[in-house]
Amino acid sequence: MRRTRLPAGFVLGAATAAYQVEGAWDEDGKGESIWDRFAHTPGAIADGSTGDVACDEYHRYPEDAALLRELGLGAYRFSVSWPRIVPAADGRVNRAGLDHYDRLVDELLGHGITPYPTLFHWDLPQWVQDAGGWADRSVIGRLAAYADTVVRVLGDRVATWTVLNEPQIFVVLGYAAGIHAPGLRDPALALRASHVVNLAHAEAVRAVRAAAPAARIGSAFKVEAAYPATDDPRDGAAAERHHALVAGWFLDPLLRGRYPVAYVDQEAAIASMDIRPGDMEAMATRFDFLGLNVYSRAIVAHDDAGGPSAIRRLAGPGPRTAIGWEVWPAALHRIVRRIDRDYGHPPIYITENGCAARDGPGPDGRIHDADRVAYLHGHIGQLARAIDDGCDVRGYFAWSLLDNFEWAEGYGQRFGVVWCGFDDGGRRIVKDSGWWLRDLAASGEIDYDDSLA
Ligand code: IFM
Repeated sequence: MRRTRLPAGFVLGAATAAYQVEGAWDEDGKGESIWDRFAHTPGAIADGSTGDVACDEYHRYPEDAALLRELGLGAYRFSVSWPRIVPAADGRVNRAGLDHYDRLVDELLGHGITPYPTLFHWDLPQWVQDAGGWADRSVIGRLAAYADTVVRVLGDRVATWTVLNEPQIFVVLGYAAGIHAPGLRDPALALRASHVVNLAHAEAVRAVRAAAPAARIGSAFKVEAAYPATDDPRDGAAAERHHALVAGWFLDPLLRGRYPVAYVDQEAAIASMDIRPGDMEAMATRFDFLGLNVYSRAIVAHDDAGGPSAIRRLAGPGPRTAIGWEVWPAALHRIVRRIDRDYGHPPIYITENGCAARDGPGPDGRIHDADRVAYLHGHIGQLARAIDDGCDVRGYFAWSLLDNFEWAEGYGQRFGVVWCGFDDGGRRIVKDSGWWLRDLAASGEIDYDDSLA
């Protein structure tokens, strides 16, 4: 084991997203989002719940800002709800929605906590979906206009903007797998939507840069290190296709001017995407940082029956979190090294990392989430290892500050370092993992195993 110190200025924070924590789903002029519509559809959410109330952060944000300070966390990554700001198809701006984020940002700053807003974390306005959602090019200008509105209001106090959260997830789970809003099961549509998302992403980055030229702009990408199942070169190639599907598809067109090879018949895939003259040029983007959302890894084998990418995922030997994801901390080190290498040594933030557990208060009223403490220790340790290897990592955000609405899983999967009593008036209790983060923030020191692969 090696003991090391996180770099001076390293940002240690926690993250949430609007639909998962805010509640107040129809208050103060907010419009309906695709997640309101989806969660209100019987059978869509595992426990039949909705985000109507969630953690009630819309009203309790002063308490949550105070909690962040108590935990010694210097930054809060939250998201802005697009349908709160632009509730209807007429494009009118809802001042009451903006006022909420105005107050939230001021509250955070008052506690010495740096705001890290994300502009889009999956709660697309229903009116945008009704016009075709991410599969229709009208979303490009709409996202840019919304981004411009928010950045012009908060930009005097916000220095760092995250534009999109995990485009791969909202496209694949929402348009192909049907398990996230808007619940579509149309892989061909998802492929076309992925291209529109990339165009909209680039345009939104331009809008944010125009509205706040001095700001640092990035996005949060889902990434997971892909481990070939065997030494067979075909498994190695399958692992590369998996990485291309998850990460490269949403990074490479913006940063390298091309789509990576993610399909066995790549030409057929590209031909179905409605790529028009000028699109590849329009997608060229400059990010000031890359946000990486890291939870687990993928073990991948070649499989001719494995769909258009011919891949099959295998279960690994590591322990599993409550949601079933393998715990493999070295995967974080591996993926950070890879992104550092492939994209020219960019500044990196881990914009999400954490684990689900079914924890709750014990007889002493406290929450002894030893598994989560071990998870955070292992992963932040491997991040420190990547920093010691020379990667330019600027910060880490634990997912999540609070137990919250875990999308299709509802409230059954608790990711928070702070417990939220959904049947107990929304009471917050800091878990052992929250106190462990406080100690890390105070010492700045962590150890890691540099023999892990
Ligand atoms: O809760 C989600 C978050 O909204 C996006 N990234 C993964 C988390 C855990 O599933």
